[in-house]
Amino acid sequence: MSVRLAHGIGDPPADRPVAAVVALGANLGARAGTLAAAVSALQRLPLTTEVRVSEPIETVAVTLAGADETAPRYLNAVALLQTRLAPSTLLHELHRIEADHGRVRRERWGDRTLDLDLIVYGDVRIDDERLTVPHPRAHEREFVLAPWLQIDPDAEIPGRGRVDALLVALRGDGS
Ligand code: A4P
Ligand code: MG
Repeated sequence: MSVRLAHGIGDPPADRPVAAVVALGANLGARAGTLAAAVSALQRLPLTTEVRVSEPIETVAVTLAGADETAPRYLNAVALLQTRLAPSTLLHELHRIEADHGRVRRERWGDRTLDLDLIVYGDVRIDDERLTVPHPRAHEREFVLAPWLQIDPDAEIPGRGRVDALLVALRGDGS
């Protein structure tokens, strides 16, 4: 069940650290360098400790028309943070880091220098015009689930189930 939470920039920090998962993606520019710089920026976030990051994986671009072999390929990675930043503040920081790396929003699912999505924030559920958590498409994105599993074999998406099972279902053959 989704809940509607009043939230905004300047929301008070959580009392204790929350496990938040951030998906990183880049398919334009110096992708590996951009991802490394984004990870450094995550490590410098206030009220945030223990940033753990997967290896980057190269993936075919998913566009509104489906998988596009002709589009620049993505490097994707997932970071697990322990943070006391409120979800709204964390999203604001993610947008700031994207902007620092030249992110321009032109079309939905379009090519980008850096995309940072908040996948889960503990077991909190938010569904409003600015933020949906868990991310509504994470459970069907192999480029999120596979790197996430590398750093947390017991990962779960609230309301969707275990990431290992979601990945098996998505791949259809358990590979
Ligand atoms: N927003 C709401 N909830 C969230 C959240 N949990 N995390 C809002 C991040 N943002 C959230 O995002 C659009 C709006 O969603 C923002 O205003 C934000 O406040 P965006 O980053 O401008 O646009 P987007 O990323 O194109 O849209 P969306 O719907 O988040 O895209 P997806 O589903 O994440 O897909 N192919 C490969 N291989 N690898 C990729 O990483 N990424 C996408 C983006 C498409 N194809 C890809 C990849
Ligand atoms: Mg995004």
